[in-house]
This record gives sequence, C-alpha cells and structure tokens, in this order.
Amino acid sequence: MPAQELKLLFAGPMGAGKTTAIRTISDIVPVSTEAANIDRAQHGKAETTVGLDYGETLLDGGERLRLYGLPGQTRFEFMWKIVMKGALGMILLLDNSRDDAVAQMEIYLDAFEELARNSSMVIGVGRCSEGSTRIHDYTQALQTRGLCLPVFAVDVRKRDDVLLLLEALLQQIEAYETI
Ligand SMILES: Nc1nc2c(ncn2[C@@H]2O[C@H](COP(=O)(O)OP(=O)(O)OP(=O)(O)O)[C@@H](O)[C@H]2O)c(=O)[nH]1
Ligand SMILES: [Mg+2]
Repeated sequence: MPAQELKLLFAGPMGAGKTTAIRTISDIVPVSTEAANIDRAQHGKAETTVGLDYGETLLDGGERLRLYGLPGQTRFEFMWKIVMKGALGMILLLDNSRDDAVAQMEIYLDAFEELARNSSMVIGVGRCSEGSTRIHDYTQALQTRGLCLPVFAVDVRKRDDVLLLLEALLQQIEAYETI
C-alpha cells in the first residue's frame, strides 16, 4: 500500500479514548484541539476534542500511519464526513462503563456503514472491568447486522493495546483487498 494512503480514523463516543489512543501511539507531538468541556451531561471530563486529533506512527514494517481522531460530541458530527475523506479504515472505541455502549456502537455502525461493510473497521472496548456489558454483547449485535468485525478489550493508555488495534485493522483491510 502506498504511504499516502495509510490514513486511519479513531471514532467513538465522548470519553471513549480517541485522543488518549493517538497520544499513546504517536511518534510526533500530536495535534490536538482540546477545549473546556461545557457538555458535562454527555461526559464529566474536563476537556473534549472540538476539531480533530492528529498523530503519526511508524510500524516495524516501515509503514507510516496517519492517525486522525474524530470529535465524540454529537454537536461536532459535521466534522466526521470532513475528516473521514480518504480514510482506509477506522478504529471504533467504546466505553464499557456506559449503559448505552452497544447502542453507541450501533450509531457509529450506521454513520460509517461502508467502512463496516468493507471490513475496514475494528472495535476496541475500554473499561471492560466496569459495566455489565460483555464482549459477547457487542459481537452478538454485530452478527445481528450481518457484520463480522473483531472486538478487543483494550486500555488505550497502553501502547501495546493501541498497536494491537492498528495491526488488526491493517490485516482486515489487506484481507478484504485480496478477496
Ligand atoms: N480507567 C480507565 N480509563 C481509561 C481507559 N481508557 C481511557 N481512559 C481514560 O478516559 C479518558 C478518555 O478521554 P479522551 O481520550 O479525551 O476521550 P475522547 O474519546 O478523545 O473524547 P472526546 O474527544 O471528548 O470525544 C482519559 O482520561 C483516559 O485516560 C480505560 O480502559 N480505563
Ligand atoms: Mg478527544
């Protein structure tokens, strides 16, 4: 794959860890657009992304990945279509401590249906020790939609977990291209 095509996205609801994941893995000082969170009803954290995140990482195989994080707040949904242009695939991050984690996944599967149908998506579920939703619940909801996407329990504060997601996504994309 030519280097310029390796644009990947991190998406998911507010607080799922998109900005954290890019900060964890980026080889360059990441670009971030954090601002005070005035939407404490959606999430209680102090800051939120109001534009996008950007980072880069070089894989052992020499591929440079360009990583874009989408804002999770619904009022910035208009950014999704802008940032996703030319993206090869998506890591969808979810927060298992939320009661509506599966419903949140469904929202993103609808919004990015083409990437999901093309197997250009992997799902990373954070805070798996919190909340009652099990990994099986996510895979079941995917199966109901006729989708077969990998679901991983992750902590995006850990470099190896973010690498696992990126490598799984690249494998998925390559496998789909050779079908
Ligand atoms: N305890 C715990 N904390 C986590 C885990 N994953 C992420 N976090 C924390 O959750 C917070 C996630 O915040 P962000 O990375 O800003 O989330 P975001 O998805 O970019 O959110 P928006 O930009 O507002 O949509 C950070 O404080 C992380 O340190 C996890 O698995 N366990
Ligand atoms: Mg963010």
